[in-house]
Parts: sequence; structure tokens; C-alpha cells
Amino acid sequence: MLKPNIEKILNEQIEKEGYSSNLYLAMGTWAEANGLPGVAQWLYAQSEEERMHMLKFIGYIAERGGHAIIPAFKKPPVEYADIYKLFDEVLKHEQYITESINDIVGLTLDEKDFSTNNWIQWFVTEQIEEEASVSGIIDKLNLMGKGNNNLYMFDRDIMSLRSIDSSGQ
Ligand code: OFO
Repeated sequence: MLKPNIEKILNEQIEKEGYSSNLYLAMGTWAEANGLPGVAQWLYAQSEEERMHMLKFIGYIAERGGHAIIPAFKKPPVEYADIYKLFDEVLKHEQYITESINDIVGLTLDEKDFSTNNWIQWFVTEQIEEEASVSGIIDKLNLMGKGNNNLYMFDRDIMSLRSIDSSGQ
């Protein structure tokens, strides 16, 4: 059985992962509306991955005899100043998620819940990869500069990085 405060923090993470999924979906529709189909595809794949993360939390809570609660999700932003601002927001959001995963790790240690501590390690590794991948995209954007031609190239390039049928792993 999960201790109540562990179940609570895992349930809070369901909301964060589900919001992440909706956030990237909304960012994807912005990218599509602004002529960036490659960026949109990357964001839609990212959104799928976040949904898989949410499902992992739901599955784990159930497996440990808890009750996973599906919350209401707040509406993500609709507009972005430009693609640079959008990816800055993606990075900031991933850093926020990393902090919340670290808070879960901290609580599992305080509570000596070594099973959950072991389980959550997958997310610790995942966050390192996600932050590195978004930082890499921001570096590329900065390297390319702000011209429209460069943005077209960037959009083509990012399309090759991810596809919508990502496994979510
Ligand atoms: Fe992108 O983060 Fe989930 O965990």
C-alpha cells in the first residue's frame, strides 16, 4: 500500500503530466497555424509522450493499491510571440517538471518508500534526456538566426527528429 502522502504527490504528478500533454498539443496547434508543420509534428509527438507519462503514474498508483484521480486541467496558453519564445517556454516547463520529479524522489526517501523511489528513477533519467533535447533545439535555433529562410530549414530539420507515432518511451 502507498502511504497517503506518497499517493497524494503521485496524483499531483498526474495533473502535471496531463497538463504537459495539453500544453504541447496547444503549442502544436499554434505552430501549425503559424506555418511550422515540422515543429507541430515534434510537439504532437511530445504531447503523446507526456500522455504516456501520465498513464505510467495512473498505472503505478493502481498497481500499489491506490486510487488514481483524473483532475480538471487548466487551459494552456493559446498564443506565443514567436518560435524562440515557444521553445523557451518548453524548456522552462521541463525544468519545472524535473523539480517536481525531484520532490517525489525526496519524499520517497523521507518516507523510506524504496519501491516508489526505484520506480520513479525512470523519470529522473527521462527528465535529463528531455531537458537536453529541448536545449539542443534552442541551440540550433540560436545558431540559425532569425531569418524566414532559416526558420523554413529549421522546420524541415525538426520534422526529421520526431514522428507522431513515437512510442512514448
Ligand atoms: Fe516532459 O516530462 Fe513528463 O515527465
